[in-house]
Amino acid sequence: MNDKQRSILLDISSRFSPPQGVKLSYGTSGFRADASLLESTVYRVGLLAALRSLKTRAVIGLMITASHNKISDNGIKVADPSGGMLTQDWEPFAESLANAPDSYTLVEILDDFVKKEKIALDGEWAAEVFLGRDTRPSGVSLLEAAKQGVASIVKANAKDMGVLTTPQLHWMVRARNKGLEASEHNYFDQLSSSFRCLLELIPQGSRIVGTNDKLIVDGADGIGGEKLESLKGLLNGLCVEVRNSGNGVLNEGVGADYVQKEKVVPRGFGPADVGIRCASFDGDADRLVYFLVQPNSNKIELVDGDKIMALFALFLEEQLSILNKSGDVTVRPNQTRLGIVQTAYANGASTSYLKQLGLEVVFTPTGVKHLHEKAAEYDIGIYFEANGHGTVLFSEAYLCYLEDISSNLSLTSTEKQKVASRLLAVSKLINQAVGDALSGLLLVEAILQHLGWSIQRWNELYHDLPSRQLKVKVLDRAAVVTANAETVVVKPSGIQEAINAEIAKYHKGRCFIRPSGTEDVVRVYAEASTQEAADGLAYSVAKLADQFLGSTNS
Ligand code: 16G
Ligand code: MG
Repeated sequence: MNDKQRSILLDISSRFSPPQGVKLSYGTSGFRADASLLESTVYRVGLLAALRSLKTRAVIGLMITASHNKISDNGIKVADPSGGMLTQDWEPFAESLANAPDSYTLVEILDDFVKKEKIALDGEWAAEVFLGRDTRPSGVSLLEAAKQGVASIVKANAKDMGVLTTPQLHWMVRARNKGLEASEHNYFDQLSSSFRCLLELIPQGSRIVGTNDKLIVDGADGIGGEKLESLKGLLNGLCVEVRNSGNGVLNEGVGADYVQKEKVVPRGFGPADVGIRCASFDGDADRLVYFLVQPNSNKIELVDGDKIMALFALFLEEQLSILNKSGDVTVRPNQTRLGIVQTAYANGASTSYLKQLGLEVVFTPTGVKHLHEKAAEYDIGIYFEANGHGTVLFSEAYLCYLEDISSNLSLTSTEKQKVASRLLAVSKLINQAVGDALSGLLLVEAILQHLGWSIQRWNELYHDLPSRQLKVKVLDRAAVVTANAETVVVKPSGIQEAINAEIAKYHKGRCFIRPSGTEDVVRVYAEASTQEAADGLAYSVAKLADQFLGSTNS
């Protein structure tokens, strides 16, 4: 770093002092905190994004959002050139930047990192960073801080992409780095045309009258509802009513996280909606769940991320079985590698269902960055968390294979061509950068129409095992170290044996604990054959966590 660069950095960074006595961690998906604490963090992540762009010679994304958290919180996360999450190798750098106590230390850390990573600060390449924010009012000033961060690195340009869903920003980064147009118009155009294509390819006679009626979407009073309102004008073949599209308080009694955790109707829904297909987004529209309002109560029947995954898996498996049928000459000697990626939170009944379809099911720790990486190892990889984060990834090689089939009249049957065209449309409809509630919703809707299914029929695919989630406040959640995709605790010693002894008391009992990546708690998840048993197991394991880790209440 030369003197001019150093002095620009010292000057601008001194205007963004870090909060006192707060240790910031990059967490499961970026920095998150009360918005009033975040200006310096966002500024510093702006610096990091500019360096990442210089290093990769590609566009990087910065998204300002705290997703499903309350409106007074905010957060920031980085999208890498592929449109996926920031490479995990850079997370420690992000944390040391965010926690640097003053501008001098900050510049030292930055200088060391630039040398270590051999980043040319005054090379030919001008860094480019796309910025997006959700609807939180605090996003306006935080976006300015991010711009200042990017501008502090000489030859770095920040481009404000506007108020967006998180997946839109990721999609834009990916599109731009592939040399494609990356505006919202292009994104909506891709979604609506691939949706139309899937509907046109529905076999004759498959649509059952009565299944295609109204869908009601809870937009969590966030950005997703707003975007769906604009997108729906481009969609034929889908009757959708959007509620909670921004007039109420973001995430308060609404949204995918609320619906999934509380299992009650979100604000604005009620008895008049019984029997109607309903869906819910979270505040930044990267989570999607469906639900049905129950008669005579405020309870809902939840159709969660696991069930969305089951629907996608069933549909894709059916398509692949046609494609892989012997007889015709196909270009690919081996069967398609279809992989299913879940976390320990997936309901055991969903895992059994997927295995019974003959599918390969693998597990990773919680968090999109882990699931996405694993799913990318397959020709087609489907990943979902029960909470509604997920997507379907197609490898580049597999897409080429599908292009060959769909265009090669002499080699393949019309049926196979149709399947290939359908799969290509799915790959365009479902966001390849990151899980996306808008595109996920359209794929669910297209598949239901293809199969001629109602939400009730879909929900019958399997029945969830009763489960219970609890959180325990402990002295230091980092004392919990897990292994095997978070299913086993290796530290503190002895606790796993004690958990196992509890599990053994219950029929179909399954239970694990893990430190949260977004809150200062340890989470407990338990499953058993009855609700009473799942509750009992969860509470006894929570007590163990308390004993082994020390409660903050004592
Ligand atoms: C974040 C993650 C989500 C994960 C959740 C777990 C992303 C984009 N989001 O919301 O995947 O399920 O954290 O939260 O990765 P926890 O660690 O507090 O249980
Ligand atoms: Mg979210």
